[in-house]
Amino acid sequence: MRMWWTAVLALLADVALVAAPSDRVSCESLSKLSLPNTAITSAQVLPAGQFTPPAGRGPVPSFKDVPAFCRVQATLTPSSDSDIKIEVWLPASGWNGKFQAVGNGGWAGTISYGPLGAAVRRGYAAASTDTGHVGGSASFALGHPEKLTDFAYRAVHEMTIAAKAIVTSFYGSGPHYSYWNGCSTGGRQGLKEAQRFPADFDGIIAGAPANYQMHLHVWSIAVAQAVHKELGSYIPPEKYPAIHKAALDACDALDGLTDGLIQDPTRCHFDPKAIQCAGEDTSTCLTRPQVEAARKLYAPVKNSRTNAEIFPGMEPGSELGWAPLAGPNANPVATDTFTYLVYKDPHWDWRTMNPDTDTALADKNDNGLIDAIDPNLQPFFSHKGKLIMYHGWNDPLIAPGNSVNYYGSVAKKIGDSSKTADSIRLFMVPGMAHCGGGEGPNTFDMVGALEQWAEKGTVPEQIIASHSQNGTVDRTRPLCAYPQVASYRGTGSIDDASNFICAAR
Ligand SMILES: [Ca+2]
Repeated sequence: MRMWWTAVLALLADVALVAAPSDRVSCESLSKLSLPNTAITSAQVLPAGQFTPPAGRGPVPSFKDVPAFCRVQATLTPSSDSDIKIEVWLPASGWNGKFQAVGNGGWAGTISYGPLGAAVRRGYAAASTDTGHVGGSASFALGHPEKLTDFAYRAVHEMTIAAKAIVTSFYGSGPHYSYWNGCSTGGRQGLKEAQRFPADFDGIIAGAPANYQMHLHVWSIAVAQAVHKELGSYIPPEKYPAIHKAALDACDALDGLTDGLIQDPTRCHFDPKAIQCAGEDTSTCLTRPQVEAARKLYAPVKNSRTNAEIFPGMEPGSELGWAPLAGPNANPVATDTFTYLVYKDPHWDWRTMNPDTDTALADKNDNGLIDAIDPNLQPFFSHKGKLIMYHGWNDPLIAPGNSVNYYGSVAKKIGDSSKTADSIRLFMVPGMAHCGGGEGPNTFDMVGALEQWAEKGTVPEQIIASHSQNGTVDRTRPLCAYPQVASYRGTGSIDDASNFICAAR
């Protein structure tokens, strides 16, 4: 109760933004709300713990501890071919006065129910969209350019406009802070918002962004081509642990601490030739063609004529997660870009991709529609917008160097990192895979860090991350604002964050 009153008093301090309770409307009456290009199809209160997500892709998170909320479902039609589903979840009580939009993964095509529940648990009014199509393939885009625009950026922007209007109607006042929270495609969506609609959000969390999607997918397919170059070049996944161990043997100690993590993989120059089979081919060594394939995976993909980098490579440490890109087939999320967007040919064969010519073709075809690489974030920063980026150094789906590159491009565009330090921070996460998982501390509260930054002016210099095994935390470690890295003080447990400082590498 006391916490509730504290929250109310905090809201009252924000004078004009607080509306009288009489301005509120019931949840059900939101179905009669009239908004441009918007049909509200359902508005109903769900009691605490009663939400059940529709059967679909992926694991189903638990909603048992999600408090009661008003669930609004709507269809947005900014174009005649649009069919954008959105959901807006409004806490029935204890609203924190803020709005959080959550992002998608891959080709989207589904509402992000888990992140919606997480946002409502924290008191946020929250929104998610399927981006205008159903299902995780890009086949929707064939013959539907307007739907592709919806996926690229329009669904998220229109959802944000509609959701803020719905929030305002329900509570009698609009959100006093609005945040974006997404990873992978969600990271791309967040950067697109910062670049294209700088007034939509006060703060954006962009994890492992797929923001250079054309180049990312050239690289993804190049990884598959490297391991399928010849019969003997394929690396069976049962060999990944041996490569991983060899990479750690070569580089774990480089950061001064043998802890199973490579703090800064860019300093690691591991050559998989170190475990080339001397005799018989076993699961703990690589044949000569496999050594060549592994070398290609660690290297950036380049234009063979100009030597220009198209996309960075895998980092040493990522080996355990190579299967999705280096498996028996190229990753369908990547090949869909060429099959349905670039060549518009369902029979396109990924083995025919030529990085030199197909990168140029993909760039020309996209023309900045999906790609979100504009380094000019000045309009967003001028709105006092705060951007937190993060990326796992062991990410095997989106090479982490891409985030370093984008972060660097923003600093270069705006001047130098001293001019961007109050607006953008990048956290590289040692040992973390794609958006989570991995052997490193991979659980952290980016939303909390963003709240402190946007609302209190506390710049996130470090964010504490934890790693758990079987539900028990076995290590904590600070994540440091790039280019700093966590440095051991020299005494105390290496599994306790308090024994580390953030320091220049
Ligand atoms: Ca280490």
